[in-house]
This record gives sequence, C-alpha cells and structure tokens, in this order.
Amino acid sequence: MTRRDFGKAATTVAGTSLLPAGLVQFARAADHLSIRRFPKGFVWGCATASYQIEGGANEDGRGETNWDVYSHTPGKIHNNDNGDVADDSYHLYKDDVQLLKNLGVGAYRMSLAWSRIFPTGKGQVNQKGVDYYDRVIDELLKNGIEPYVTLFHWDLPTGLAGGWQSRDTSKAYGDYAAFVAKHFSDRVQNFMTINEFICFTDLGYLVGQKAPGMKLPPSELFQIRHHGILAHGLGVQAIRANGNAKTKVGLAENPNVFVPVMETDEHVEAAKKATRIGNAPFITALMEGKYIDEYLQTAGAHAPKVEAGDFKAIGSKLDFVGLNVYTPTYVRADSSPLGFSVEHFQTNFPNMTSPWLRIGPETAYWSVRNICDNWKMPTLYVTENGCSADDVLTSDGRIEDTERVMYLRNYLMNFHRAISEGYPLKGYFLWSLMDNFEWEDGYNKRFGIHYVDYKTMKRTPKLSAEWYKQVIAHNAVE
Ligand code: GBH
Repeated sequence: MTRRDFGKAATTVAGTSLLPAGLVQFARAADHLSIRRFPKGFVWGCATASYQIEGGANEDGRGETNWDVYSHTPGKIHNNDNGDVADDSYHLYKDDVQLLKNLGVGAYRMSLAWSRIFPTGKGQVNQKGVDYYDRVIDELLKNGIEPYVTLFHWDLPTGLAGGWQSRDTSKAYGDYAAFVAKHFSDRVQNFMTINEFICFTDLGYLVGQKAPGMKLPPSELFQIRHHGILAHGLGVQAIRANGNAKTKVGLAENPNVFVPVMETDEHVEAAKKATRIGNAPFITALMEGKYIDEYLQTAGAHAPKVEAGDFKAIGSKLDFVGLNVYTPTYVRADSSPLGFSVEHFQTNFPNMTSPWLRIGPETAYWSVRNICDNWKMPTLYVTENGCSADDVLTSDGRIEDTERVMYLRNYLMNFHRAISEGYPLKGYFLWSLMDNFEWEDGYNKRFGIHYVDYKTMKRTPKLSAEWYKQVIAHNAVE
C-alpha cells in the first residue's frame, strides 16, 4: 500500500476511522506532503503575449509598434530576429486552442495588441483587429477555455508620440481600456491591465535593452514609471466603468521577489520590508495609493509630477493581483538604516538557459507570501512561471526537457506550500504555451512546453507538456 492509498483508506472508509486519531492525522499529513493536491477549482492555464506569438504584423490594418521598430533596428535582437511572423498564431490560432484543449487547461492568458484595435493608439477603431480577437475568444469559449486578457504586454503603438515619456499615453491607454471592456466583457471576465512595469519603463528607457531602446538619464525615469502606473490606474477605472457586474480586474506584475536567506524571524521580516521598499515605484504604489517616503527620498528633485486624482486611480482596489514569478533575490537582516541587505550571487549560482533565470524554487512561495504579508490580498494568480531550456528534437521527434520539468515541479511545490498555509492563490498560468519571440533574445531562447519548428510552424508537445497535462488531470504535483 502506498502512502497515498494508506491516507485514503485511513480517512475515507464509510466515514469511520480505521485508525487511532493520532495515526489518522499522520496519514493525512503524509497524504498532503506526498501528493500536493491543489484546491478544488484551482485554475490551470498557459500564458502567451501578442507580439511574441501572433505574427501577421502587417495584416488587417495592424498599426506599427515600438517593438516593430526596435526589432527591425539591426543589432538590437539576437540574430536580428523580429516578430513579423513569430508563431503565426494570427492564422494558426485554432490549432493553438487545440493545444490548450489537449492539455486540459481551463484558462488561457493572452494579450491584445493595442495597435490592432487602435492602429495609432487612439481615434478610430480598426474593426478587423477587433474581429480577430472576437474569433480567438469565441474559439476558446467554444472549447471550454476561459480567456484571461492582458491589455498591454509591451507592444506600444508608435502613433502615440513620446511613448511612455508622455502623459497622453496613459490617457490613451484609459480610452483603449474602456473600449476593450465595453466590447469584450460579455465573454471575458478577467482583465489584466498591464504586464510588468519595469520591463517597458526601466528596461526600455534607462537600460535600453527593450523597446524603445533608449538610455535616458535616471532622473527622467521617475516620470516614465509614473505614466506606467497611471495608465494602469486609468485602465482599472475604465474597465470598471465599462465592464459588467462579473468583470474582474487586476494586473500581471513581476515584483522583485525577496527570499530570506534563512527562515528565521529576523530574515523573514527583512524580506517583507525589502518587498515594500524594493518595489516602491510599482506594486507598493498601487497597493498603498502613494509613493512611500523612502522612494521620494531617492527621487529627490526628480520626483514625478503627480496630478490631482492620479493616486485615486493608481490605488484603485483590484479584484486580483497576478504575479509573474521567475527568479530570487536573497535578502538578510542587518544593522543598516533600512535593516536589510541583498546578497550577491556567486558566479556558479545555477540558472536555466537564460542567464538571468537563476533557479530558486522557494521564490514561488515567497512571491506569494511577501505580497500577502505586506498588503491584504483577496485573490492572487500566478500569471507567469516557466523557464527556458536548450530543447533539441530527438531523431524520433521528441523533446526530453527534463530540466524544464524539474524547474516547474519544484516551483509548483513551493506555490503549493503557500496555498497549504492559507494564502489565497487561485490559479497558475505556465509561461509559455509554446516557444515564441523572446524579446531581445529573439527565437534563441525557448520557453514553451510545445516546441515550435519555425520553418514549418509545426508545434510538438515536449515532455513538459505531457507532465503538465498530468498535473492538471490530477490537480496535483506528483
Ligand atoms: C516575462 O518577463 C515576460 O512577461 C514574458 O513576455 C517573457 O517572455 C518571459 O518573462 C520570459 O522572459 O538581462 O539581467 O537585465 C520576465 C521578467 C525581466 C526577465 C527582465 C528578464 C532581464 C534581466 N524579465 N529580465 S537582465
């Protein structure tokens, strides 16, 4: 008899216990630990984003975006790849829905290309772009899969002069969000305003590693970040005003996840504190409806211009917070003025094939706990978690991505720990359904659980897809 059967026998026979109370408890604990079953109704899904999978860059009136320009600038993207064709999901979306169906997921996190709907970011609606998303959403629903829709995953219409340097972009975003909610909320219940603030603000305008690839002085960044969170806030208000009673709104954010070096009270406290201060420009500002003092001190004379009403919007109550979870920052308590410090990574710290993707399964647990311990959270979703791997096709057409399975299993076990401690994590979206355009890494880094042959566009399930299918079918990580 396995521990699992033992657990079942001990607890379920005709409602009467076959075992003394102490032993029943032991059996339950063993059952719990070895099976790691997720709560009933837990949402299993996969995630993608428009520019990374759609292709169809010049079709049906889609307007130009910052990523079109950036990826067509020689030297910016690995191999000078671009998203013109990507996975061609623009045409193959029905096949992709079948991939999802075959996995057994209940939900799919996708993003809308703003410039398909408003080619220049504002003004006239492009009906053909709307029709495309109607087709995708209807196809998902027809197959019993619930769409979770992100409104902005970094592909910004270039028609919006000044991009995120301009406050007008935040306003245009609000109008776009109003249209989206009005048009799609009869079929889409869950909306995410924005994906990962830091990637389209800091990395786009300071580091210059993502579109638009600018390297502005740090002093300008505070205002750009403010426009990012303002867009979110105006988006929440617009979605609430134009959705219906069932509409739920949140975002997909990648807070810096601080992992205590040891799980002792002082280091756990340090991680909590670091979470609030280390994410001050973004999630902290949203949750508290203000910039905290520590942030304003850092900004000094460069503190963003905040207009009346901005923080009313930015601090809008959310129905859920989505977390994109990848990699840890280790933190410890110390006697510095802030009371904590971050540990440096040793050069041999293990990572997946993307150099930045350091492997720290406990990141999963702390991503949820730090957020909940700082702020009251009704509902959390993991809106992204996954990894790159050097996938190769075997001669018989298989992909044995055991390292991806290793990564996913260990992270999921740690999400499960958070749930078992009572944190309100309600769903998990694996990044990604299939290999796709990995931004500045082009097609060189594969994050999918389906392998994409970019010559033929054929999708092949990897071992990790087979594994994820079992997880979903059993609602458990085994
Ligand atoms: C997510 O970002 C994105 O939402 C998704 O589109 C993407 O495909 C996926 O992850 C996988 O990358 O080179 O050291 O400066 C993840 C968060 C933040 C990870 C920026 C890469 C660059 C680190 N990303 N980071 S570094």
